[in-house]
Amino acid sequence: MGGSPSVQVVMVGLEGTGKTTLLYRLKFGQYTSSIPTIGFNRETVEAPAVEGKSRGVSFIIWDIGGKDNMRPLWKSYLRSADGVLFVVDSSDREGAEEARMELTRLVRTQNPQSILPTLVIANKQDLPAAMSPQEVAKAVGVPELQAATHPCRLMPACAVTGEGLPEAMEAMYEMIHKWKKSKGKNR
Ligand code: G3D
Ligand code: MG
Repeated sequence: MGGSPSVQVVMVGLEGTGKTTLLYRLKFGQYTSSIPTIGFNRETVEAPAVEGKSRGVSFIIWDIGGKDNMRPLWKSYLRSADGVLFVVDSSDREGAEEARMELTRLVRTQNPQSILPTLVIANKQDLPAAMSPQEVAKAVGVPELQAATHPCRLMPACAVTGEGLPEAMEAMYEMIHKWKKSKGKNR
């Protein structure tokens, strides 16, 4: 691996928000149609270059099915993870409340000693009905999590075209890096 950094992230969110599309967009650099995820997918992907620059970070991404019966399992995947990607369908206004509940639950169930930085991806920004990133942040409760000092940010993206994904993955990496550093200091 040549000593390049590698981080492990768990990707969750309601069903149909675009997690698997995002995973294979990152993996293959193109749109790949997928079937609904039963169980999980796991892929190692190189972080895409931001403004032509690549840090050479590799991500191990666990894409966990979002059906209700899979949700209790989300927590067990967090144990070995460095960060969480929480994917939201920006065009699904009705689903936003459920997403807010799941995101809050996901953060609350974490042990305070092992809290993970969370990046919310406001996906499907290409759809005309999409909420703005600010609206998505508010709808899923990002300001409340930040107020509770949980490391949480939101980035807009379109998993179909890949727009926003390099910046989102860079943000995830930065959050993980910063979080690890701050934890090291407090030890
Ligand atoms: P999931 O893994 O979170 O359950 P999928 O979601 O990746 O299976 O995607 C569900 C549907 O959303 C797919 O459409 C997929 O093409 C679509 N999708 C994913 N990301 C985007 C996006 O950024 N923009 C738009 N417009 N659609 C997106 P189908 O039709 O195959 O169900
Ligand atoms: Mg899927």
